[in-house]
Amino acid sequence: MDAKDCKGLRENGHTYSGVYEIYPFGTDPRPVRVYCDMITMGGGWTVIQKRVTGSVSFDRTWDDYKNGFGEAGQDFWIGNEVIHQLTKEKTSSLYISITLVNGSKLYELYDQFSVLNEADNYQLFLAGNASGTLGDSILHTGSYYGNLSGMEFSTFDRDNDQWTRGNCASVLKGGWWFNWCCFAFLNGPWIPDSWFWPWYPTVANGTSVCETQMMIRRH
Ligand SMILES: [Ca+2]
Repeated sequence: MDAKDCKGLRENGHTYSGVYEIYPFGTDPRPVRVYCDMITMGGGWTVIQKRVTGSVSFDRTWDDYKNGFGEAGQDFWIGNEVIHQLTKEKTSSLYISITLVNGSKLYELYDQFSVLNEADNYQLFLAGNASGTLGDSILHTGSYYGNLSGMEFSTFDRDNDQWTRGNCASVLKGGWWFNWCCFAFLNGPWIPDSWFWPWYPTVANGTSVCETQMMIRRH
């Protein structure tokens, strides 16, 4: 039976983490290849972002981020259209993890994550509790410039950030929901010295990052 996401596959009895096809577009039968985490907190998580080898550039166009790039289970962006489809009911959690080169895996869980459609520039909404070992660097940051909830997506060819005199995506070399600009940025250059604040202050520079992942699950 077709499923719209990894939670649907989990409910259909799939218990192994791995690459599956999902059908997030409703009546449109386009399949999307994704990696499903069937282990973490009961499983059913759809991976929307992963960095593990650095072989795929994340400094890409609006259309690349819209449609997705990379390979499921490897370096991967699922695509903003898919993220919108999977979160538009506004009942999804977001689980972010960063594995450090010393082997420790840190995470942060956000209760509510959703992304609007392209007409709204894939505007991000986060709400509710944040909990985990990374610490929250994107929602309750205490800084007007660091809170990413309410921000629209930007790429080097589409500036939707709050920095009036520049484009965060151009300067920081990757697409993201930038404010002016941010305290956390998982799509930065894999070259460690060039990766500005992957998750400040817990992970303050790219030299300590071995892997990143973002995954979502319906409530
Ligand atoms: Ca700007």
